[in-house]
Amino acid sequence: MTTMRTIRATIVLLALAFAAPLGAAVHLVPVVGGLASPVFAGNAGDGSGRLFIVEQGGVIRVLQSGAATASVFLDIRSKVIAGGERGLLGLAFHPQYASNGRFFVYYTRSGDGTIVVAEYGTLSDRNVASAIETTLLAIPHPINANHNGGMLAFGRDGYLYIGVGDGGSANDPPDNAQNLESLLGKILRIDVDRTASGLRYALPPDNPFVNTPGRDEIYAYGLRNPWRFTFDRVTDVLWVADVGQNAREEVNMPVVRGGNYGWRAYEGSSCTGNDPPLCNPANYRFPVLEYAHDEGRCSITGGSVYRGNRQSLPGGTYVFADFCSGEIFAWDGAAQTVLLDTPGNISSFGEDEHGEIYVVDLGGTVSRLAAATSCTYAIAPARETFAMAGGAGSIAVTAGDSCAWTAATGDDFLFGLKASQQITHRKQLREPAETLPIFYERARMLGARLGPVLFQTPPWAVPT
Ligand SMILES: [Ca+2]
Ligand SMILES: [Ca+2]
Repeated sequence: MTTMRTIRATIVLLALAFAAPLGAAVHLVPVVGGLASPVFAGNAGDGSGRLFIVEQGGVIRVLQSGAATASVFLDIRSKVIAGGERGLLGLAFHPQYASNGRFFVYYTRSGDGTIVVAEYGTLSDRNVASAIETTLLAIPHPINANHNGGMLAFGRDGYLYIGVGDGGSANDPPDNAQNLESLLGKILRIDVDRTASGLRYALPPDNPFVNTPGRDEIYAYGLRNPWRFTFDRVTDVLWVADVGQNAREEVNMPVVRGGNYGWRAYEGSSCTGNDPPLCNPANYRFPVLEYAHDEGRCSITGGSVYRGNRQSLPGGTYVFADFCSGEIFAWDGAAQTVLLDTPGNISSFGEDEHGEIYVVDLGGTVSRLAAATSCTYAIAPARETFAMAGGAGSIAVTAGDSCAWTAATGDDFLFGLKASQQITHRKQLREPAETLPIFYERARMLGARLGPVLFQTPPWAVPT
């Protein structure tokens, strides 16, 4: 009969600790992975509970509530030039989408890099879009690949708001953002339910430059690259995050009709070297919050104002991120705090129909931002025996959705890995219990005692 030994071991299961030095305790609940460079997530507002995800290369995917994978809703890869800051960048559903099936996309066009805002429809199978495109706006953007903007959203006024970058390069050489005859470096606002002569849309009569010099589409100006903006679904206030040059990342709120947000005279609240004589603060609106390029931060990703009912965050909290550092921040009206420090490149945020906030990682994952909850774990088998010569087995770890754990070895056995190493795992939605291989090496068992191994939930240890 084989001699058995007790393996004296200590395995620790710990909730994966994200730095949350100041803010509320939150974590990310993965919703779907395996995406190709996702840059946006949003909902159709049609009560279907679906989440729509934009992939930069030119595909929109639809994720049914509770599903593990997202199917193709629209594929316009042949129309899109993608990479860097280009691609299929934005998506907005018409406020009456449930009845009319209309939605709008923002992309950089293959061939010439022109910014296109186009309309599509939905087939009777509501999970498939029509391939017929109607171009509403085509904004030439021929010289530089960067600063395309990319955000679309409807305001409560029923108009479509469009965030357009300054045309690229650095320091806006043509001064597009301050030029009211250019659509670059602006927030535009158009009426997609009517048409004006020669246009596929109409101009809201109270746009600030209607009947005065300046393009009638302009709503606000002086922006560098308003990559992401959001409307607070309770107050309808418009929050615009503007990506900075080399120094300051900023959030502007409220963004108002006719407002001048400073670029290229100002970067954040700093007078740039571009046009020093124009640095008269009385002529501009300044950010409600800004931050500098330190600690690896370099590019803001604007987010959402939390208005969900799952108490993921205090109501009214504005959530945003830095693309380079991976940090997710919160602004409560008075202070910026770091909610989470993630290893990802956060390209966007999005909301579901209920106002829960989703985090889009360019690496391929969309996750829901959730309040951290206490996790429970179960480990099976509770007892196991192994041969003196060593052996192999497995342990199944069951944890609540989104609960993370870390398994670490002690000196005298191996847990599918070398001693002193550890593995960390976060359970995803719909994932069954995780089964870990375990291997015992004879050399590691010398000095251990006879008897069964006892596994316990954390702290996971073998009693002597
Ligand atoms: Ca005008
Ligand atoms: Ca500004």
